[in-house]
Amino acid sequence: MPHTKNTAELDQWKVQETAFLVYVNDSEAEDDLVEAELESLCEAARIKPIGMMRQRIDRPHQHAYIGKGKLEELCAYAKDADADVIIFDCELSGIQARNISETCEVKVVDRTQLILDIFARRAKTTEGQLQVELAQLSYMMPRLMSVYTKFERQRGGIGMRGPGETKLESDRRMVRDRISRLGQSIEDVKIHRKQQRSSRRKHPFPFVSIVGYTSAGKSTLMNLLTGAEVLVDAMVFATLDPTTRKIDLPDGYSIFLTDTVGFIRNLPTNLVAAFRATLEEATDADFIIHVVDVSHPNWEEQAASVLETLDQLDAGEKPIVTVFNKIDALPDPTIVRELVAHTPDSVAISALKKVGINDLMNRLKEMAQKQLGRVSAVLPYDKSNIVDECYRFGRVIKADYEEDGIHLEAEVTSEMLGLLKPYLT
Ligand SMILES: Nc1nc2c(ncn2[C@@H]2O[C@H](COP(=O)(O)OP(=O)(O)O)[C@@H](O)[C@H]2O)c(=O)[nH]1
Ligand SMILES: [Mg+2]
Repeated sequence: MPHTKNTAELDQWKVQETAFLVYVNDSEAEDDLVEAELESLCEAARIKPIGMMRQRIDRPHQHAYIGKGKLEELCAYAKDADADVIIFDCELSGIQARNISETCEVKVVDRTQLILDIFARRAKTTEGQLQVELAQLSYMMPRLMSVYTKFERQRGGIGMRGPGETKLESDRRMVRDRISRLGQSIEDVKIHRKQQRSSRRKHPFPFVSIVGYTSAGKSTLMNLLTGAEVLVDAMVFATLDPTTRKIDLPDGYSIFLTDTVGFIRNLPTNLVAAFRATLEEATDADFIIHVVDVSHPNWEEQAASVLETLDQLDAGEKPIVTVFNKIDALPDPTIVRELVAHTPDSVAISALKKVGINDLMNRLKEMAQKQLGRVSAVLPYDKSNIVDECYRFGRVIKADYEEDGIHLEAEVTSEMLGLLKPYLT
């Protein structure tokens, strides 16, 4: 039965397009992992998968990656499902993408384009955006040729070749120029980055980023912690990332939690710089939650590569809460107990089955508490505005209005500590 699109359902997912997925990996053992990853990537790109096809390919066909017969099958399926786009879980050449798209009469996107789309959505700093544009142009450059091949073929005939080539050449030159200018801009931006960071505004609660591999369970955990619809009041905290959520922890502590762009298995090398730039802005946090899918066969390698990348982004020294997720999917859960015992600041949970969440909340509370410095101060009455700030941007334990001034005991962020310095007792 052909799928039909249910508009209400799409709205609820905040979906922008529907996709038919094509898996072409040649190892049966990895099927589940590969599918979980592509689905998570789709979710991050606001694309809803509405059908899929699997085809093991040892050697890709030049024409359309998959063989002729399979291509026809794919077109029929995609038409039935009424998909807006076909997504291939591999990198396609420009010619292959064009051939598939022409045969099926629907947009075709490969894995690299999907990832680029996610990076483009996530990149917020200038450097992130420049790096993503650079990666997009580098992806486009070799593919420009095949677009023009088609153009020439359509116009056809002797004598038309000249103008076609000229246009192609000038377009390629434009892209090349833009690429080299981007390189320069990125260098400039890097120089200013450190200054921008140090002037970060003061904030009421510790900032926390969730990092980890795609499909480790970051979104599931975030939705669980926030109850999904608790949006941070956009008016009060106008400069916050729109995906940031406020999480209330035990004993009146709170944190701001931001999801980050996920690590990706076999990230195409020409996307590495864009990935790092996009991740870097998000790791500018007071501490980090590292979600590890401990049921994944390669989880140790994955965790090590996350830590190594954080190190390279100068975030290696930040406090990290390690969350071993998906313990429900482990055949032998006792292993996790060992693991938690040997990993500082770690907890074992199942975000899906809601196991271990209290434990996690308490761990986060401890970490949030460590970010705040306990202070005692006596402030003159004309500095009562600072006390107000402590209420807004910290946790006031005691404020006694006495003859010699306001006796304050509070837990405050390091920014607030600076303001209070002259009055500390
Ligand atoms: N078995 C199991 N599956 C989980 C758990 N947490 C998340 N998942 C599943 O793993 C997949 C990826 O989760 P998601 O939160 O989108 O991962 P993200 O890419 O890190 O945001 C989804 O199918 C989730 O339902 C868990 O604790 N146990
Ligand atoms: Mg996610």
